[in-house]
Amino acid sequence: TKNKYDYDLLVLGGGSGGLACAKEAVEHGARVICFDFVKPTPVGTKWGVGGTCVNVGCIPKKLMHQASLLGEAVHEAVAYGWNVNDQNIKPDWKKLVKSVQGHIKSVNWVTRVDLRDKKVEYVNSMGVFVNDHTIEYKTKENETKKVTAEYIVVAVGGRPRYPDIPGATEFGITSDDIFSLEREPGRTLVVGAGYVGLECACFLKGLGYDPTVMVRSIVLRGFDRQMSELLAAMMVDRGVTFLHTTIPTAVVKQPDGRLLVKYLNTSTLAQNSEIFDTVLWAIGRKGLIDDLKLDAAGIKTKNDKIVVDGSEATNVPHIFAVGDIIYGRPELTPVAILSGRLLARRLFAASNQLMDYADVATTVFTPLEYSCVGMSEETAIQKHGSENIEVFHGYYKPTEFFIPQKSVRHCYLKAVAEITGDQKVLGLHYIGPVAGEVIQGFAAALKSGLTIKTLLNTVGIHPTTAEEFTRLSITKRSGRDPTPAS
Ligand code: FAD
Ligand code: NA7
Repeated sequence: TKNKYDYDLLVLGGGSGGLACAKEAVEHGARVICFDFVKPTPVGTKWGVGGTCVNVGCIPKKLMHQASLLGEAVHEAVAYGWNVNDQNIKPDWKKLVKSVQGHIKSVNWVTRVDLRDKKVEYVNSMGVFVNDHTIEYKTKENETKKVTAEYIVVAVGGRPRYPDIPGATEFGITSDDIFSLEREPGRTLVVGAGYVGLECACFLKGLGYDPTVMVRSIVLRGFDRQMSELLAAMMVDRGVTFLHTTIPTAVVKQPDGRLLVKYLNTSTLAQNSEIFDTVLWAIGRKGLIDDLKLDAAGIKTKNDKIVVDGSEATNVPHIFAVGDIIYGRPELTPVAILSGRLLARRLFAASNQLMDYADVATTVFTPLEYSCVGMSEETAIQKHGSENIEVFHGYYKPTEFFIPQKSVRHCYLKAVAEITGDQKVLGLHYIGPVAGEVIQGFAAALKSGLTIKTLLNTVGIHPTTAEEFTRLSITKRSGRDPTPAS
């Protein structure tokens, strides 16, 4: 049956999940074709192969985060004795965007070379289902072509949503536009308090712009409540403005080009308006199923996502989905990559290893970062009952904060554990410098069955902030003050 179809595997979407799956499949001898196509945003932003992470997600976000941390570091450097002559240090937005985009272009190029070397056929076109083994697409010359495959993997990801209010798409931008914005963002309204909204507000703040975050209900829904509130307090401390229980109602362009945003406080019902230079929607993402004609293949969806089983199979057994397009799974690049790779091994290398979506660590890249793995305190209590949970916690003072007299008020960490036996660790939470680097190793420990006993028997690396996890001695139950003496 090898040549019944044009290809063994057809991948729709050349992002984190799709590329990982396609590249792994060719390693195991499969004939693979991969489609990737990006529709421009309403203001015309478009980008190359590689998907969200490389072009408009993790990578440019991390680079802008770093740029904003460096601004802070310059000021700290003075306290450490550096002579920084120019007291009026300012970033050059255009230069920053140019550097960030330069890096992205080089990654796009490396990706294309890699696909060519690995002999994955890459088509820069939108793939659309004709039936459950056939995809149709338009060539550069606008010819319609069809291609068939034994297996199809849908890895089309998602794109930011726009609210359904006047002026939203005409005048607002999203994370798809901000990292290549040609003009300075200026005074910016960020609507939405998920991690994307908070991260964007924070790097804008660090770069000297003046962000306001509009919060409909709570910040960071889905994350540990205490940590989320602490993170928001840290942002307030650093001068980010929050508008709570507020929703936008209209965006109107002023004669001078600035944007008047009308909004409603849903608890007081007060209506108000304010002028901004930029309005950035960060109200969540929508799965890209609309153009796929999934009905032609009979694939089941839920909301705007695709429903899959534990082997990433859709209701059509030879059609799979990986990455952000899957219903009810974490929307993170390493999740998309590993599930794509494991799927290819099951299809073409006789593997039976399934993707384990449990205990995936994640980081919110705010100036003090927040990273966590495992359960939130609420989830642990809900699953095990509060009488069966012990929470170890503490504030701490990073050594490097003393000389520049940086605020340590929000440097906090906690371990959520079972109360009995060696006290199996259920969740770890940390707010502080380089949170992702701190938590990554602990995530492996947690996946290996880490207990509080082992954690406290681990000798720390001094002086680090990660060592604070090995020194957790105060339980919430004890009521003792978790602030350090010195
Ligand atoms: P994508 O990477 O979105 O790729 C899908 C590709 O398919 C796209 O290029 C799309 O245009 C294309 N496509 C769609 N439909 C079709 C079609 N019919 N035919 C052909 N091609 C099509 N994750 C992290 O782990 N860490 C982070 O720090 C992080 N930061 C983020 C910051 C931001 C601002 C955003 C928006 C996301 C961030 N993410 C982060 C999430 C991460 O980017 C996604 O989880 C990841 O990119 C998902 O990969 P994917 O393969 O599912 O989809
Ligand atoms: P999230 O995490 O879905 O967050 C969206 C935020 O936007 C959240 O604070 C929402 O508030 C808010 N929201 C949603 N709709 C609206 C409208 N219409 N008006 C105002 N505010 C709104 O999205 P992100 O973009 O941060 O992250 C995208 C995904 O990446 C996310 O699913 C993560 O898993 C990974 P709410 O709490 O619903 O009241």
